[in-house]
Amino acid sequence: MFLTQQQVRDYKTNGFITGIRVANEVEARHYRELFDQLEVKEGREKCQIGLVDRHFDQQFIWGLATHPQILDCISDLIGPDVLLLATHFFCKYGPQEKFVAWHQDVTYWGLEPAEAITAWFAIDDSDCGNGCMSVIPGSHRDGIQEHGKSDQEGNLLSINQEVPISREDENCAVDLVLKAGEMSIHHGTIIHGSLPNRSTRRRCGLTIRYVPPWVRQIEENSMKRRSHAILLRGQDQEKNFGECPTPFSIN
Ligand SMILES: O=C(O)CCC(=O)C(=O)O
Repeated sequence: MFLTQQQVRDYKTNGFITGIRVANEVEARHYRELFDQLEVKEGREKCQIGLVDRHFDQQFIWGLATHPQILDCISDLIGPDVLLLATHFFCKYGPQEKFVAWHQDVTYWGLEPAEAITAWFAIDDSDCGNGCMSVIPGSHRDGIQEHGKSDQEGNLLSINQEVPISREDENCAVDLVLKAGEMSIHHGTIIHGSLPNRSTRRRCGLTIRYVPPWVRQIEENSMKRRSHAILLRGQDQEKNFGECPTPFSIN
């Protein structure tokens, strides 16, 4: 058990835990440099939300997705059998009005049952100044909510989705302030989003999505993709995603 009993309880009650150190300062700098190199190659426009599932060709992303400490935490929360569903960078450059509207992750992923968990690993320091992620505690317990479209320009989400929330809920939102090398973990149905990065600092995070083996993908996700989930720990009797080979070895 890597997480404390209290953290497991907090996750169940609130739908998230945060401030978990994964990489020390030196390692965090290394990850940042590797992302910087990828950014030079791919260009800033693409880096915002266009780097999807690059664990298949970028060893450092694979290394993060299979990081033993991240997997220990995920196993503590969803059990010993863990599949990697997807990875996706959310990179906001400032100062800009790009934001992430309130939404739930699993709504448009085509999963049945709609169960998933995300580790959000901070490549850069992430705080209220540069538009860190915010969550509505406990909102995961109300199941999947109907999403509409955001009427505000600059939503980074794939199909401009947004779940309307009350002023009261918005006032309860918790900002997930992280130092580079730390992570938060959030439940697939928690309502979350992030405000624009109005600073001059970049705010980049890698989202790593995991599912237990009993989950199936019954339709394409909102990016018209089918997931090639990979077993990272434990057993997969169901083989709902077929057998996808690992692109690199597991740590
Ligand atoms: O990084 C952000 O601001 C939002 C991340 C997000 O929406 C997600 O993990 O699904």
